[in-house]
Amino acid sequence: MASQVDYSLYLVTDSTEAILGSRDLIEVVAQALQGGVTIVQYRDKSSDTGALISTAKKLHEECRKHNVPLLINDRVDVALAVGCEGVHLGQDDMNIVEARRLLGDKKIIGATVSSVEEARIAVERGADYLGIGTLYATQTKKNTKEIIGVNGIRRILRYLDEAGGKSSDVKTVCIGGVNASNVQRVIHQLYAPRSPSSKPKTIDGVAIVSAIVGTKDPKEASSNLQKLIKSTPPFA
Ligand code: TZP
Ligand code: MG
Repeated sequence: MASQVDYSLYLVTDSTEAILGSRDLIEVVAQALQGGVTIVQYRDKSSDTGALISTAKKLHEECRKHNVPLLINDRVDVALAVGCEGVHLGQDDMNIVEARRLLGDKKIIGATVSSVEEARIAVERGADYLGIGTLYATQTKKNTKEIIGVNGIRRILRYLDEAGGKSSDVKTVCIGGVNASNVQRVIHQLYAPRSPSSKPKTIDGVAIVSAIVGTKDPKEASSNLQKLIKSTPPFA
């Protein structure tokens, strides 16, 4: 599973009033799946464990209809209870090595990284992909540690390329402030940013919250983003 995942349009959910409002998260995700998101992370910082499991089960059902992996933010226990495809772990969450021991080799483990050192450690511990950010300042995650910009992401990509081995195989998505107006520029700026190499690698996808969940029509927003991504090298 972990190696053949399509990360190109990575939806991260949000259940807050500011972004989801009074709409139903399951319905919003169902529409985004119809629009073409390729992977979904259920991110919910406020529900209790029972509610997280119940919502995650419903989201998993929707994702399965489209053969799209569902990952759970922060909570390995919830991912295990639901039997979904994996987790996304931040720097303050469970250690990747512990998570791997609990989840096994077939599940996907992603890690948030903001620096070369964090990327190095996440790869060493066995992350399948890195969520690199924060790209641009965003209202969605106000307490974000670091805005690293395109240059910060390029630095991490270049390190991964030069380190070789597991580092150049690890998948990458960028996150923070990506929307339909800037997605092509972002992909372009991150294309072939690494040292001259026989097989230059770039980001494998963009992770998006508000430009999908916060829109009136999540299906249309996702389908538009998908078209923009698929018409931009290296995705084109
Ligand atoms: N991690 C870094 S930025 C961010 C997360 C979860 C939120 C990104 O949200 P948006 O609305 O796509 O800018
Ligand atoms: Mg976390």
